[in-house]
Amino acid sequence: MFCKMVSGEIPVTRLYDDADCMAFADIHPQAPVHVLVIPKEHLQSTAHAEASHGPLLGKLMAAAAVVAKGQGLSGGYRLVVNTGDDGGQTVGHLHVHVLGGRHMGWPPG
Ligand code: DGP
Repeated sequence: MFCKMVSGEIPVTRLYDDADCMAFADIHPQAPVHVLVIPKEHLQSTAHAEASHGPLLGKLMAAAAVVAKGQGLSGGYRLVVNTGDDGGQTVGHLHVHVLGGRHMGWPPG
């Protein structure tokens, strides 16, 4: 479904956009800042990543850091990548959650 954000079929405000990745606000925010960073290439999850995806995974993390900085999260933030059913993944297109604007508890639920 996130492929439709990439293609523009579902319009979203892009908070970050480059050749490989884009970011937009989560529809169900779990923190004052909650942004999703996705690869434009369809990759279902980290469990589906091959060694050749290494550079793309690195770009996602770097993009997430740019997003966090752009959102003013100078006090810190949390990056989350849910993977598969037990990981709580509900959308089958790899995404990095950028969560911030409040203190994050540990352990996560
Ligand atoms: P996960 O549980 O890790 O697969 O997270 C999926 C997230 O995607 C969840 O926090 C809600 C968000 N989401 C689902 N559908 C949409 C959508 O259509 N638009 C936006 N902006 N976010 C969505």
